[in-house]
Amino acid sequence: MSLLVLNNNSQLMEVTQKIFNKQFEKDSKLKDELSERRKRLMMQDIYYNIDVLDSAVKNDSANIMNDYITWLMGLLAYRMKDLGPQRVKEHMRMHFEILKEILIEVVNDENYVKKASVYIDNSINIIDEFQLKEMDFTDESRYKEIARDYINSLLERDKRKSSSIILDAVKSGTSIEDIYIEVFNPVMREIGNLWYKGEITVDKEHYATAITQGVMSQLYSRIFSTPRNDKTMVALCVGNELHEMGIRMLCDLFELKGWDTIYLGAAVPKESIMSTLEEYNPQLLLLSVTMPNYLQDCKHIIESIRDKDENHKIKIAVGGRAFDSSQNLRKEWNIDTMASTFDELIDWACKNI
Ligand code: B12
Repeated sequence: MSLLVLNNNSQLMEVTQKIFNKQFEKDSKLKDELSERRKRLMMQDIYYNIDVLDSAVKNDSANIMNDYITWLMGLLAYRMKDLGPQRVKEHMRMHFEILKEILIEVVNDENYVKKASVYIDNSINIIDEFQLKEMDFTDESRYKEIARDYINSLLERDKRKSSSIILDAVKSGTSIEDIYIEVFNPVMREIGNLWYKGEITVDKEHYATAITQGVMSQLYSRIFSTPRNDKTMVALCVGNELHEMGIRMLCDLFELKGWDTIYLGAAVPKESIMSTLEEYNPQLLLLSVTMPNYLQDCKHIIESIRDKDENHKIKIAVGGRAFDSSQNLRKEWNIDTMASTFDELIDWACKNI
């Protein structure tokens, strides 16, 4: 987690509490509108808003904040329908005005405050203009029928059916690559959309992830049977990033291409990353970030690796949802590539490793 230009986590908590209290002082209707649960969520959101703003400022990316606010407004519009869209906008506008006042008061780095203020003003514009766009299941997949059957089986909590839909598709000739990219990927995105709209609870999201990972394991005998190419890759998520399914999928697809992959999963501490790299000496390291507030952790890890790896023996690739809004980092970070799809990454790896 990043710590703003504040010195430590307790200071960040203090600022969060200050903003929370001030909003209740200024807006007398709030205490009757928000249940205890919503108050707790509001505290978490304030903390998270500061954290994402901090990441946007440090990574010099207005897009990080703009994308986040658009996402947050949609979430609140779905989750606080009872208050109505205008009232949600009032809450959020006031929240960002208070955040700006307090940042000016507590942060003594002039450049930081200047940039953060611009990003906050952008956020207020987005809030004022926001209109909810309804989302439908994206039917982009070439395998939409399998994708639909699969998501329905997940939502019905029928794990046997989930497994047989995929295993049958593979038996009848659908490639594992297509299953991963054209079925699992859009289905997991849709699971995320359903959670976002409040149509499923987080336990269903966890369940869909667990079942999908179980089905992926059932494909291992095929995945591991391709000839090896003597290339090694390590893949992981940094910070407190829990979204590890994307890199797990990439590891499996690289295994299919003959690579030996060492998949370390979510939230790997820096010391473990360094010792793994020393032990396995991989040609390629994949770092995945989904939540923008972990971008700084990723940057620091890259810097530590480059400090030790003077001859640039390890190639570093970064990717994941957080980079969609921070393409500028492609030039600014000491990385070898930034990719958003498996095809892009494997093409690059074939040419460069
Ligand atoms: C499953 C899931 C979870 C699971 C993760 C479990 C796991 N074992 O991975 C759990 C329940 C833990 C979780 C938690 C949270 N999640 Co969540 N989650 C998802 C969900 C539904 C699917 C993620 C996924 O697996 N997608 C499929 C994979 C294949 O896609 P991918 O990760 O993007 O990876 C692809 C590319 O990005 C790329 N790629 C990825 N990494 C790399 C690395 C390199 C080097 C390269 C080249 C490419 C690359 O290749 C992959 C294949 O194409 C998404 C919805 C979505 N739109 O993705 C939400 C989503 C990402 N989550 C979200 C949120 C908000 C959260 C939580 C804050 C709240 C919550 N829902 O509980 C917490 C935060 C936890 C944390 N600290 O990280 C939001 C993020 C919004 C935002 N502002 O960015 C999303 C988008 C849901 C939504 N629609 O609002 N989540």
